[in-house]
Amino acid sequence: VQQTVAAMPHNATKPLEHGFENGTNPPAGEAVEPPSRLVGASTLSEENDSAKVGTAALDGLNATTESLDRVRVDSSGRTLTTNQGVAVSDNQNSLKYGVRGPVLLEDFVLREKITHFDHERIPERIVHARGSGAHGFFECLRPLTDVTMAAPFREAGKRTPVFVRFSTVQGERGSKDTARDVRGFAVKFYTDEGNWDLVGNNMPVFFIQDAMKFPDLVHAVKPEPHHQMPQAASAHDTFWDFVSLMPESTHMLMWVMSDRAIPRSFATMQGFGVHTFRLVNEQGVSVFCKFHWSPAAGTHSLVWDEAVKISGADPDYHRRDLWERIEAGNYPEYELGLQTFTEEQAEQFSFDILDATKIVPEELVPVIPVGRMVLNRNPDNFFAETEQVAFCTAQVIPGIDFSNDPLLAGRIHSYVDTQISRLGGPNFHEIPINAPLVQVHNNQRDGMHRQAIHRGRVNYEPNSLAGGCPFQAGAAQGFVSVPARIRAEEEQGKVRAKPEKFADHYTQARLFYESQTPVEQCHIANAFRFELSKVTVPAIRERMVASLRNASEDLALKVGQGLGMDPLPDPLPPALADPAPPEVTKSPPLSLLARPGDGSIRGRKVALLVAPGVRAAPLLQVQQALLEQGAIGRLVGPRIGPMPTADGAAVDADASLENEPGFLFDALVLPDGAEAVAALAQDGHTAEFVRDQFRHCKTILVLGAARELLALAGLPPSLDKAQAQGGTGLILAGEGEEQAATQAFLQALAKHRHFGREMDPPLV
Ligand code: HDD
Repeated sequence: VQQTVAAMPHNATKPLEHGFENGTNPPAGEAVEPPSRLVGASTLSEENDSAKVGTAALDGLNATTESLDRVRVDSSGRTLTTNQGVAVSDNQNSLKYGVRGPVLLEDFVLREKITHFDHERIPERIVHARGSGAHGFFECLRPLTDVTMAAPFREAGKRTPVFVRFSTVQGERGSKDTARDVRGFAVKFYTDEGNWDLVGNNMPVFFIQDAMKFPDLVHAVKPEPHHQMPQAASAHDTFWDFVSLMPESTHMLMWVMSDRAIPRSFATMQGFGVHTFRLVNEQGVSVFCKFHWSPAAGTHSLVWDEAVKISGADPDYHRRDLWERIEAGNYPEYELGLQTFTEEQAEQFSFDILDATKIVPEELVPVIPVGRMVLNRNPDNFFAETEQVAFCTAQVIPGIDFSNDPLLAGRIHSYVDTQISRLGGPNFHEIPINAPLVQVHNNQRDGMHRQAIHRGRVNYEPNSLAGGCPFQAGAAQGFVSVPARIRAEEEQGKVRAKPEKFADHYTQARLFYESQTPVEQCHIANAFRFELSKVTVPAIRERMVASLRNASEDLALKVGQGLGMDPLPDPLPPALADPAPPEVTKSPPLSLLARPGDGSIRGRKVALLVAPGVRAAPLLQVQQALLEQGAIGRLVGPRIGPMPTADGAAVDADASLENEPGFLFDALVLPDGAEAVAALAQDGHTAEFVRDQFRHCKTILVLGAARELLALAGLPPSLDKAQAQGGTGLILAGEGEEQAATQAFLQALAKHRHFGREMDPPLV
């Protein structure tokens, strides 16, 4: 292997980039399935052998990863060198004049190492600092050439490589994953007509209508400037002060107070482009478009008490979940759906499609599936890929264009601008994770960290010395903006103002709340109660409840009661006294529970408790049944390691009650075996484990003698067998009933939660 590598030029693909060889572009964005031996293979280089200069890339997984091979570094079997390639003889000791003498200034090895270390960090993102990324591909379901010429949508089956970064918004880079927050859902498509970034969120609306307010919003929600608290939380005075004075945020607040703000996994949340965009076909005809990602695994969320506890035990909960799903071959998958409508249709809507605080209800314009995205490869290096990836809303390709949404306009400026300081200059597009697959040719030159070595003396256009190259593509091949016109009746000259329909701040907030199931409505009210109870200034709480009365009296009453307000404050005077009647007053798809997905249990984590003397056989059968369906059953004991069993089967606990508490699992299996049950009863963690599983409405399978543990945990004694099997997600199995009970358990697990047993305040 070493010989082959040594014989290769450092960068074998360099001539291609300069148009040598056939002068062709790199291969069009195509991806192939990884050979089965590589599915789920670790990206750790130690575990793979590869002839490439690079960490074992999964061969041919997708074109993005292939194009990065030239910069991957794998040091296995290599000598340690300085950055100049000089071999280092001793990496332990500085160069000194005698063993007890002074360190010498000439020690360039030491100085280079320390200097590089001193500059290892780059500024974190001003928002969305905390994130996790993955590679994958987008596959087109059918040609969309009637509405768009965009490269990814040209033919059925066409695959375009993507890199996706999920994020929270408020917290810093090292903050917890399970904060109540919006999640970023940013997708970079490496298309064969250049890069297209769809920089969305897991909620289809936003807090504000105009980019002018973005710095205020972010200042208000970030930790307060005097004491830098709270981290990764919106439950504080400045946030609620701002949003209670900005009624346009009410609709978004409904989403953020719903369980959508605490997803179970990146693989179980939706994504949205938020703004209205345009699609443009070859004839130059354009339609408006909204982008929707829907997870194949269904939309599932945490409950608040669980999210809070997880943030202590595993702040990397979502990052770990994404990583493990991909390593295990349980690839997160999302369907892309489009809502398309014409300008004429849009004019008839009761709301303005340029207002990012409004959705287009699916009942008004259906969401049509057009493709799927599969995330099938973890990054090799977090910094090089996930941290350095730079998404920019300005990056569109022929076939995709903008609407006049004033929030989008500000974003088109902001993203490129922020990368220049975050990534240290204007050449961040050359960082491998950001570089397009297609060739880049222009007369932009120099700047910090320039990678390309431009040849020749021509860096201007027009020129004759280079035959006019690079030449402009012209309207037939190049990007042409849609010649959108302002209608004569809207012609007002320069103004700082908003269209009238923007002033309807409450109709869609009401629509969202009314479209939720009673359980979800209850969670929304509880979230408002929790957040506002953290606010210290009573006037802010009152203003917020006064505003909520305009959206829903029911919600305002619940929240007000929860905050001890009697009577409720008078409703805030709305900006628009008489808004247009909405087309839709209830939209069931807005409920999380309306999207069970494929009903599978892939990627779920189940705890199977064990202790010395456990009846292992039935437990291991449940573990096997879980594995067959793509779920992970982990043996959790009072301590880790092997332990004796009642039936002689081998059991080796790989997690302990202490290091993996109950709320980290989607479901629980309590074991049979009198001795094991007695041992578990001795450990106070067991009762907590069971209580959390019960409180968080998770599926619990109780085998034989373990029934005792329910009483120990303080679960109500009335939960007898008949009741238990009637849909509460608690399944009790005597000896001999285990097989049927396992089936019932798997079915109940697919339901995710059993909210029938939820109480406020909680019973246990
Ligand atoms: Fe933003 C990052 C999504 C409004 C300015 N934004 C950022 C990221 C996501 C979003 C997912 C992280 C990208 C990544 O993973 O690197 N932002 C949104 C959505 C918005 C939105 C869906 C409303 C519809 N953003 C918005 C406005 C502005 C910005 C109105 C400024 C005018 N956003 C930024 C930024 C960030 C950013 C400051 C910080 C880091 C970065 O861009 O790369 O430029």
